[in-house]
Amino acid sequence: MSSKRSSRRRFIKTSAALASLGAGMSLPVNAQIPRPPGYPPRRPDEHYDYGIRSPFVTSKRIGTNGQRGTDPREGRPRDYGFRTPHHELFGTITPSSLHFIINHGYDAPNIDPVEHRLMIHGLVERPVMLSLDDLYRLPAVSRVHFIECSGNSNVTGRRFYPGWLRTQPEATVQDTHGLASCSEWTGVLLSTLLEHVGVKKEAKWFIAEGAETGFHSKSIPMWKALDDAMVVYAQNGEPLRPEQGFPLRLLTPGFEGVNNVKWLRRIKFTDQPQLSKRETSNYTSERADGTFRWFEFENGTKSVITRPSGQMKLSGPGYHDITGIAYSGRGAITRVEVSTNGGRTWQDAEIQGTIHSKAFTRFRLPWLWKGEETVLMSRSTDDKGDVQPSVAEINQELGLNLSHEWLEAGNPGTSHFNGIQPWRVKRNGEVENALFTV
Ligand SMILES: Nc1nc2c(c(=O)[nH]1)N[C@H]1C(S)=C(S)[C@@H](COP(=O)(O)O)O[C@H]1N2
Ligand SMILES: [Mo]
Repeated sequence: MSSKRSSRRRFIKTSAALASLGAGMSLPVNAQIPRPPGYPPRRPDEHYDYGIRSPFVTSKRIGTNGQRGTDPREGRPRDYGFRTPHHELFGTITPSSLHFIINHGYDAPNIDPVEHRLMIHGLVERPVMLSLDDLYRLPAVSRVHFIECSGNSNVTGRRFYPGWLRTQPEATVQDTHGLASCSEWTGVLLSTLLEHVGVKKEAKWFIAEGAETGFHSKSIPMWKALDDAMVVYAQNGEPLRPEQGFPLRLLTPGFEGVNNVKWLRRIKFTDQPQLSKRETSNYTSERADGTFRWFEFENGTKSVITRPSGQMKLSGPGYHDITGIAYSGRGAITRVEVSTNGGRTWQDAEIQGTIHSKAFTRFRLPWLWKGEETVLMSRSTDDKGDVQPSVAEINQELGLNLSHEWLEAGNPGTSHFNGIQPWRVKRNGEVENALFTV
């Protein structure tokens, strides 16, 4: 469709919805605008050195309470995973301060960037030790990409987690989808570095290793190194945050979070994978027959409505803008459909802003809520033709029977879950998680 036609269609849709504003929303004609606040107190100098947000803005990451994870220093359970508050965000770039965090039990190390080195070795002609300055001298690329942990939206039973957030009616979009975030990343393509080191043709894999106490490491197939993997030193225009891997991280666009090794200090080219803990016993999917799938890499296409979403309350019937994010680990989003009647009919949502491959894409749909109970959901499609599956389709593919009862009974659940997310809007305007109950 030409952009002219689509913007015309958008205009018609929006103006039809706005025409009802009179009925749905009251805009008082004689209202007084509030007086400007008085002469402000002088702010501390640090706020001019490095800006901070208004004290009225309070969105924050939340930990994943009730999930496993033991502090290696204190031997006691701790929050595992800090989630992005999608319901309070706009557009497609996650503020760096609110990017989700998964560290396997360790705090971010304090690395001096001047001392830090990246070693590239193994099946290469010329092994190297690179400093940050060496990397700054090489051709840089800046790209917008999401990262998503394969544990995001996981539908996991009592067997693994004492409290499962995903399935309960009170879950917010931060609980269900908070382990995904999107940034503009800057660094050097791994393929550029390969020209310098001369990789041997026997190389089929590379192993990336982090510098924290636990030395997180991961095997990644060679084709990703030749395609779009990057060694990244900046996020949203400034050096990486410690929690995101300062001073260096690997970025494997569209691959499950675990591959994006933070505090990157070593890349070794090999002819086989290493079979480390986090590619055998962790981050693998259990099948119905009790065996596990290894080496899944790309995140499937996924979308979620972020407003209105779980625990929000609609102020009243009438016009509301439905908005959310869509993404795919395989390419660009080409279509997002929204249903406002529990999946009986679907409408094409408008894509807002620029579409980047393997990146958050914002969608919106104008909606006239008549005050009845209903269920909202979204469904994304990417440029490989993949369509976000329903829970029934996921069950069929994995041979599962996901439901509250099935999970309570201790049956396998699944991570890598990209099913359609339903939100129930109740007659009083309250919104709740409707997974497994539509
Ligand atoms: N060095 C190191 N890299 C790591 C991890 C880690 O614990 N240590 N966690 C991985 C996992 S499982 C995920 S989902 C992503 C999360 O990236 P983020 O914390 O920047 O959001 O980092 C990956 N890279
Ligand atoms: Mo992860």
